[in-house]
Amino acid sequence: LILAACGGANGSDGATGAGGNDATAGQAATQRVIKAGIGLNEDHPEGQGLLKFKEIVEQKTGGKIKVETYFAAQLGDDQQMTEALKAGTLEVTVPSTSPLVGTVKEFGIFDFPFLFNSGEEADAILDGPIGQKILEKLPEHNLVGLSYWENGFRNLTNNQHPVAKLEDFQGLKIRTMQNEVHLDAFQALGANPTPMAFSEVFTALEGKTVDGQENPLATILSNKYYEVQDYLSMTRHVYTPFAFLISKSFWDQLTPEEQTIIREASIEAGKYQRELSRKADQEALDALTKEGMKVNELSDAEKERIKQVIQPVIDKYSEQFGRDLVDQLNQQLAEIRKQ
Ligand code: TK8
Repeated sequence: LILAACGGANGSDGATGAGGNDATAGQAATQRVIKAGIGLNEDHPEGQGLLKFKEIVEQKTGGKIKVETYFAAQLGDDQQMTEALKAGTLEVTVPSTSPLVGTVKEFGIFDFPFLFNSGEEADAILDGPIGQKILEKLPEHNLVGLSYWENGFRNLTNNQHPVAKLEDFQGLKIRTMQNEVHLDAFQALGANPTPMAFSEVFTALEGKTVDGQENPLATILSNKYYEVQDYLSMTRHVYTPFAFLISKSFWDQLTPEEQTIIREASIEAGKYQRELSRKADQEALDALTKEGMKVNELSDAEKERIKQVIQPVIDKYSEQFGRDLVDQLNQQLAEIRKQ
């Protein structure tokens, strides 16, 4: 949104608006408003990160750029908000990279199960040449990717039984994100996966349309899934990044100085957000146990069996996303692990 400060009732006409009826007329002071929407709640690390972004941008621009925040999928789910950015009707969203594969398929490499061993490994890849190369594919879709934030390692909840071994996946109806790697991986494990927008998950769990879902602990807590799910299995089967996106049509109207402020704010807020996310991941387990969830770990041997069943899915999608890219990813991971 770009509002002329002198606009009065016709403010949305923009900087050339008719205005002229108040004291600011003639100063051509352009006030910009960034509408920013996310899927998670304000109390979630992603919500707190977005508030940090707002604080930095408003402070550094002396209030010339205002950020209006919308949480809990009020403006739609990840895919809908991303489409709104493309259309130029929303300025910022911070979706999981997984439902973005319809726009840039290469984001799918981050959906490979058991790819990262820690958040720090993910940071190194996402902030390094591979993560950046994928963000560079966004502008041709009228999107600009400014940084990666953390959704985190995903764990499985359901209301049938603890999932402690490979066979326990058999027949479980699991909601997945709208992402074919996730879908195929759960199918390979013998589960019965259903892709669904995040905003519909609680109702689907409550109404028992599905038996379970998987998300990082902070989300299981913030979205109160413990109210409708009995079992929490610590699968940590995949790490999901968030991508901080801004509408390209809005971005192109900014001055270089404004672009720098916004880019740096998204990175700085992202650092803060990643820290909060890691703290929340540790603290949420206690809280979920107190809420009565029955928590189980998986043995290394079972995780190994699960990995073997999933490997053909990773092979298949490595071809689709590009062998070179996946080789480069594995090479860089090997280097990080040597350090
Ligand atoms: C929130 C989503 C969510 C994701 C999912 O908009 O869909 O399960 O993990 O956090 O991005």
